Amino acid sequence: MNLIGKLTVAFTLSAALFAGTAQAQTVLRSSDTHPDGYPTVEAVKYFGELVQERTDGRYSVEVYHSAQLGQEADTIEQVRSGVLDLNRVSMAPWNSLVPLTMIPSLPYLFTSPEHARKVMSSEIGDEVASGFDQHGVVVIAFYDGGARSFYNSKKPINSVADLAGQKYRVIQSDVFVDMVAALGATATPMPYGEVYSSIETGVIDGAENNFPSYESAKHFEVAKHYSLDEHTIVPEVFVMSKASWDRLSDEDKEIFRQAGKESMEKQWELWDERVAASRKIVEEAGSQITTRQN
Ligand code: GTR
Repeated sequence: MNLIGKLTVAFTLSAALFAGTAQAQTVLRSSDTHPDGYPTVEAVKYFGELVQERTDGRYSVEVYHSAQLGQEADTIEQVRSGVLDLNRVSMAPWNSLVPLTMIPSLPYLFTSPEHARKVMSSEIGDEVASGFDQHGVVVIAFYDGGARSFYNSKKPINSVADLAGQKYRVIQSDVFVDMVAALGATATPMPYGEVYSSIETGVIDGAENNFPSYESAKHFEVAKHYSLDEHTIVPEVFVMSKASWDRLSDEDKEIFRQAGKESMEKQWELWDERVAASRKIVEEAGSQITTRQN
């Protein structure tokens, strides 16, 4: 190869290397307890697509669904310490750390999921979000967590009196423990991933959750009495580790914020569809749904 040829090869190689550096992609890892296809998982994937497109591929998001990175309490620690970049969890496991989150977790506070959406996407939501700042994370979006209701393996619940003496799994939050105790049942806080086997083996009588969780975690297979009491509507929260956030330029922060907002709207759409689909699945599988009119 003559000198010109050698120079051309060298130039092409360094151009390729330079291009490689310029396009270096940071893959942000995100956790979710729910399986692939669940509205929160899909909303975070959508967020990732927007971010990737708008940062010209400099950032992308990989969602580790189905609790691959651990149960919620553990992933909260991971994202706070910066080991994990992003995390989508319920607001309830934050209750002891971020006292402001106790308010939207209270029973019968929101009158409908639409009410919760309106409040959480207003300045009130911004105020709740600010409560996370000193705990190592930045709130990217609040998602709809739907209305939670009690279900069990033993009998239909038609009134508060029917809960007496029963044992229910709750999220690891004092708000939930106190609520269940006030209703006359016993609360057993435990990770979501242990609920199915605990109902199956009779360690607990039941749990409480929205239709999509009751269906996707297959709890309906072991607890067919679902009482549509809709006692609480706890928002979901999608956070970013402060360590990862601080590495973003101001312009990228704005891209992330905007993508968070759009992913929230996407989640609302997906949520409505999934609530209806999940209800249909559990009803067809034989779940007995007690409505408030009964
Ligand atoms: C679901 C929520 C999860 C998890 C779960 C639970 O509704 O989406 O993030 O908190 O409830 O009860 O543990």
